[in-house]
Order: sequence, then C-alpha cells, then structure tokens
Amino acid sequence: MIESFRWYGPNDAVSLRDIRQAGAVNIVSALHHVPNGDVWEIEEIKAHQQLIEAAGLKWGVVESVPVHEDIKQRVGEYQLYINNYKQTLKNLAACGIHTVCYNFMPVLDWTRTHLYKPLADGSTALAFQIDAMRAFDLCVLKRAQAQEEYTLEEISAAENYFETLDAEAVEDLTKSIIAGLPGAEEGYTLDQFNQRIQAYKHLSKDDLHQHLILFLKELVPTLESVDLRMCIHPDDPPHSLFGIPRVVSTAEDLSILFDAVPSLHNGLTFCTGSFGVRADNDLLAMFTKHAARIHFLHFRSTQRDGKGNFYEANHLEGDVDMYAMVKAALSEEAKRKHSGRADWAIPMRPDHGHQMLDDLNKITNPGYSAIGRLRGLAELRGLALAITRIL
Ligand code: DNO
Repeated sequence: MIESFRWYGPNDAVSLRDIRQAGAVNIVSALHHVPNGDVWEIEEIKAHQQLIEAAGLKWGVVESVPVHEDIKQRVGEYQLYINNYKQTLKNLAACGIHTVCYNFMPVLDWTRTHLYKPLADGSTALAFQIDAMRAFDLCVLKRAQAQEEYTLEEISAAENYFETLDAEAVEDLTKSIIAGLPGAEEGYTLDQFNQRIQAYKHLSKDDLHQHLILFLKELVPTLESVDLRMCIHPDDPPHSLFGIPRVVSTAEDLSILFDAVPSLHNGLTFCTGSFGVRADNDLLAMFTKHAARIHFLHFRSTQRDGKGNFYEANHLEGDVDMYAMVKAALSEEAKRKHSGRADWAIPMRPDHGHQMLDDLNKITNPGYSAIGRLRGLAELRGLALAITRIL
C-alpha cells in the first residue's frame, strides 16, 4: 500500500513537512479554489504539484474532482460540465496524475451531526446521531415531506431531542450539516439547501443510478485513452438523507454500477468507514468481489449502536475488521504484481482521526488534524508489516 495523506493545500493547518514526518510518501489533494464545474488548467495543476514535490512528496491521487449538480440531475448545462470534466482528466493525466477519486452524492458530500464528540480518553471524534439529523430536518429545515417519511415514534424522538437544544446548539447542528465539511466543495444557507433538495423531488434512485452510468459511459473512452483511473467514493453515511436518493451505499449498488460500465478504469475508492456504517454491508465480500477495480483505499472504522447512530472509532477498533481489510488489500496487491499489473500498489490513506494531544488546542479541519491521522497511519503501517511477513 502506498502510504498517503490528504492535504488541503497551502492553507491547511497540517503542513507538507508534518505529513512527511508522519512517514507518508504520497499526497491526496485537490484544487479546492477552482469553482465546481470549471476546467482545472495545466498551469494550476503544475503549480500545486510543484509545492508538493518541493517538500519531497508526490501528488499521486486527486480527491476530488467534484461532479457538478447539473450532471447528477442531468439538467441545465450538464453536457458542458461533462466536457469540462473530461478536459480536467486529460490535463491531470498530462501532468502524470492517474488516480481520481470523486463522489456522486446529491447536494451534500459526507455528513455528520457532531464534529467534536468527547470520548472517554479526552479526545474527540466525528459522530452521526440520527435523532439530531431528524430534528434538523423536522424542526429547523421544516421540510414538507419529512412528516410523512418518518414514523410517529421517530418524530417524537426527534422533537424531544430538539427540545434539549439551546439556540447555539441549533446553530452548531445546522452548521455541521449544511455548511460543508472539509473537502465538500459546497456549503449552503438554509434557503439554498431547501431549494437544492426540492430539485430532487422528481428523481428516483433509479434515475440517479442512470445518471451516474451515463456520466461514466461518456468518460470511459477518455479514461482509457489517457490511462486514468476514476474511483468513486461511497455515500457517507450510506443511506438516503432528506429523502434524496443515494446510489453508492450497498453491494447491490456497486453491482449495478460495475455491471453497466465494466471497464476497470471505472473504479472504486474502498472506504471501510463509509460502507461499515451499515451492518448489512459485508465489507470483505464487497472488497473481494470488486478487488481488481479498487484504486484507492480509505481505512478507518466506525462504531454503530444498532439504532442508526455511529461515531468514528480508533482505526483498529470499532465495527470494521481492519486486520481482514488490510490482509485483503495486501493479497490483492500481490495478485496484481504477479499478473504484471503496473498499478499493483494501491494508495491508502488513514481516513480521519481523533482530535487529540496538542491538536485539541488548535483549529484544524474536522477529522483531518495531524496527530489522530498520524496515529491511524502508524497503526495501519504496523498491521500491514506484520501481515506481509506472514502472507
Ligand atoms: C471525507 C471524505 C470525503 C470524500 C469525498 C470523495 O472525509 O472521505 O470528503 O473525499 O466524498 O469525493
């Protein structure tokens, strides 16, 4: 596995030097300043790449080139945005970057209700609390259809939860959900958010699947001609929010997508933390089935409580069997190497980490402080070394 770390660019509180000291060799980054839908110009890509190379590191993975909402809904200027997307991919390949992570989550990227859940050891974790999500939907957003989509019990639990919040807590919750977590290229006001959601009222899950498939079918010839591997990131959390469909959450979703567009350039980012939120996702089976097209690994674990709530656990704890996942990744690499695949080494980043130690006193990107991820990487590195020795 190529040890990788996400870097948000020159404004990131975690510097490239910090990342190098964590032992990572590969950078996962994006041109966050380019507006969603615009072409990433070669000069811009090169300027970012030079910063990374000057620190003795390599920019090996883009996370993410965002997919414009028009493409997801297939409305408005979607054809222009698809053409721009292709041009961006060509430009990245021309600069020597051949792995691109993206997602197809409508409106919101990854979503949490609480960004600083205190843990027993004094560190903090990202968390998702279902009553908080529903309380926001029913009592803050006041989405018209919400009353029909939830059961009476769910509504009363959400309303009771809402009663416990003061104005500041309501604002914090709202911000956590709609202001955009790091890497989400869009944040909204309540009004904008409501409008965006309404735009999906007439789109079914099947429609969204088809829009994704059509998008990929258009990209494949470009991907193959410049040998660029796209890898879709699963929905996080892996279920519908606010009544909007999500189509990369389950084993069945993956089969639909990869049966329709079988090229190996249509790949997957295997995020154990996202898929792992569903108890009905058999992570190892999903990994094994699609192993050949996994071009990027996000390793982290979550702890579920069986009621729809979860928090992010330490990398080797929680519900994910990290030993099994690392072993599966290393076995896939060995298989690829044996068959002569040039891309046998798979980039892996420790995904998120707890805010801990000195980072508790710093302003950091939620989930992306240095020390929590350093701990995650160190633990994963040790696990991988031990498994390699016995494979
Ligand atoms: C969260 C990340 C997401 C992810 C995008 C991929 O930490 O895993 O921001 O990068 O959804 O497109």
